[in-house]
Amino acid sequence: MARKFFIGGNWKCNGTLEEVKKIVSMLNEAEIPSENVVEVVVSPPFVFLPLVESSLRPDFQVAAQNCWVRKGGAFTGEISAEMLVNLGIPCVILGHSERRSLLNESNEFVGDKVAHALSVGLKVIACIGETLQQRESGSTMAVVAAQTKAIADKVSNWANVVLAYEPVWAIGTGKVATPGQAQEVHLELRKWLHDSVGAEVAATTRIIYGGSVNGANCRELAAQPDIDGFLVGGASLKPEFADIIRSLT
Ligand code: G2H
Repeated sequence: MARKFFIGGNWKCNGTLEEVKKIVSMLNEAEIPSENVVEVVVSPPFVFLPLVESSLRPDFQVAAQNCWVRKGGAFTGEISAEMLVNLGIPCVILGHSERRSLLNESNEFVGDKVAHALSVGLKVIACIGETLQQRESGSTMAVVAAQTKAIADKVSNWANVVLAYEPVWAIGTGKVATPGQAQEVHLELRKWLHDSVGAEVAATTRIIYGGSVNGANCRELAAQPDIDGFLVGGASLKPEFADIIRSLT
């Protein structure tokens, strides 16, 4: 079964009300291929989710950038997966490296979060990726396999999971992985899924690339056979996001 190209826009902790309205207008006016060809999901900060969800074109979806690991309760400052569902938010990004490193989210914690979010009906963009030091020491595959295993240990149905390979050294640095570097890891990840989870999951799970994707580098990356889309940070706040959405055309 063909894997539909998936483009996520991760707005991170950016934007004022005025800027968010402008980005939504830009997206609403963008000419893009049919939703049969590409699935587009944008992820604003929590406070803007209802506004974006209600004003964004219907062929694009909205994702949160995080959620709590279990049902809500006395967890000050957290947002539960159930609340996202209640607001009609269909998707959530989990395990982003900025949260893994700045907030010490462990592989196991991310695995638990993914499992809980899926259990309440959310789709999950699960992020994995190695640091520069890990790449240089030759442990890229061991690192991303361990991160993926922590998810696989808790999840039996992968239908609503998109795996985002985001090498930490390429995030927000302008230093994009070469198409060859990205393809190599994506292919290895697919083999890992094949051997550790199953042939069908390996064949159908979208593995998207993130890390300094922009309008200039997206086409060459998109042409790689195991790159099924992108998670875009900085460039998702700019008009070039529409070019990235069109990267397959
Ligand atoms: C990686 C990516 C989006 P950027 O974090 O998740 O950000 O495109 O700015 O490197």
